[in-house]
Amino acid sequence: MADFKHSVVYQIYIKSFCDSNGDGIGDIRGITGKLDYIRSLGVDYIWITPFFLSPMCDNGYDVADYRAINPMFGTMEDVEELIAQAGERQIGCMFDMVFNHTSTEHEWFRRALAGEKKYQDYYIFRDGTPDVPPTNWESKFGGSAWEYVPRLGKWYLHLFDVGQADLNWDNPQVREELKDVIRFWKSKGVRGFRFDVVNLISKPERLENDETGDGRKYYTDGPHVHEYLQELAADTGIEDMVTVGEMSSTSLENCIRYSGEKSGELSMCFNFHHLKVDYQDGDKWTLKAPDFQQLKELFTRWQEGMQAGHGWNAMFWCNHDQPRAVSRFGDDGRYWKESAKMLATLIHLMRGTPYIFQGEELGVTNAGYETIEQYRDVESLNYYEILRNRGLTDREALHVLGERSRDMGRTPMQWNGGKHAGFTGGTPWIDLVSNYESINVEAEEADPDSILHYYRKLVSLRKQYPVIGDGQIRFTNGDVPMLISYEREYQGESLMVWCNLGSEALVLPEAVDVSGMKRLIGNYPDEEQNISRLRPYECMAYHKIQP
Ligand code: TEU
Ligand code: CA
Repeated sequence: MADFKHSVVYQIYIKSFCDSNGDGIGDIRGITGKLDYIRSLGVDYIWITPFFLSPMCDNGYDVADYRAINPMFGTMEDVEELIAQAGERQIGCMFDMVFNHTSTEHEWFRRALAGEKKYQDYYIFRDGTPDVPPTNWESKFGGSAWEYVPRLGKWYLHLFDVGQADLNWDNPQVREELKDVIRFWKSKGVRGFRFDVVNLISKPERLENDETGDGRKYYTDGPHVHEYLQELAADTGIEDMVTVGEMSSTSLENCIRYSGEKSGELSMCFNFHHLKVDYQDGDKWTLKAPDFQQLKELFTRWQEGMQAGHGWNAMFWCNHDQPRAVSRFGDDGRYWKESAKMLATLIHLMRGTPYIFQGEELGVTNAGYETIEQYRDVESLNYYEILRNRGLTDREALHVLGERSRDMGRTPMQWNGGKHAGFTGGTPWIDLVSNYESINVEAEEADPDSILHYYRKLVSLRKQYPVIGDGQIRFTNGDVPMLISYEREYQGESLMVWCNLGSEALVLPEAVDVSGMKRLIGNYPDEEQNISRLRPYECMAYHKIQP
């Protein structure tokens, strides 16, 4: 297995990272041109979101050909050059494999539509009449999860957009096709993979109505999912690579089985439970302030549980599907810098592999869009309509999108304070965040106290102190409401971490004498011998080697 415990991954949302040819869309050469910046962060891998041939109804998560490059992003030569240039800088490339579904423009699906039985078995088709879908399951993007094809007299399943047809993993031919895709990219020198919604691939044999929900209980961590992942890993040799599965609505028990050195499935898992603490009764589209008590309980349960079961988590706050963490869990006004650094510290020093999403290392905030015309994401546009139909005014619906839209994480990377933040010489495909004049790479390079330099320091600590990658974790916060604190231990080394999640100062359960310890990092300047209280959003970490 690759050394994923001492690694940090940087996530690139290609469409918004860097545009090399002025068409307003980020591309492969744009990434290659920024490899020195990425190297300067100290990260080991880059995960690049899909750039394969696609009609782009879900920004590339609707793949029409797993082996062809979308001309919008570049060519195969560009990709090979990127892999080579990254390799020279000790950066491994992780590609994004969207294997739960294909685009309906994929050749397999087109042949299925043309009536070829063989390819109909690649997908989940059910006979029926146009008025009654096979089940009442809902698409994750709103509406029914089934689409009727009149010509065939059949429905097909799409857990996401109607342009994303779910594959039938029970068909061994489908599994062989997908293994071949892995082998293809592996032979090009790719060093890892991220598997999109991979815990949804195994559907039950008999599909039935869900009387209590949207259908997810039937296909989440489905009947054969572990078997299929083991087979995929064993037959493609990805056990030696860094692999991460994106797990939708999963459970701790399943993540223990999916991940870790001996799982035979994946290196690690993303789960989203901690990113639902501001959902009202599970509904992302009804606003609620984050429940920090629940957040603490979730971190404690997952950290301790994964440790006990020898599983391994990917640690993250941000990705291309999430609003910006500093706006969501921190304070993007008065305590912008402090809260961004605290949030980073909290997850980088826990047990797991940290992921940094482009712009997070700068403290990029939510976009503050004011009109629906500024939005691009299919999910946001669908939900704008749904919210209006629920009776919200235009202003109210826009307010919800401003907090919850996936586009909040998809704004162009802020390279400098110049035109379009240096992202493109043309017109960006999506509007920038207006604060790019002050929040950008160039400005933060120049400020020794910047969020950017703080992230570099955090990443470098993992390389210097084995306890960060290998240590056992134990929480020490007791029941102080806004405090998360923990201790890590490894072969006589110990690390103590304190984080104040809120804007009020707080008092620790008991004062800690740190005079014999080394201060590794913190987001306020001074150092004390006795730690007894934390200032707003304060965080710090101390290290000790036992005599
Ligand atoms: O996302 C899966 C997914 O269901 C969530 O991340 C969801 O988008 C989020 O909870 C917001 O409601 C993955 C990809 O990351 C995403 O970009 C794709 O749209 C989706 O799969 C379909 O491929
Ligand atoms: Ca471009």
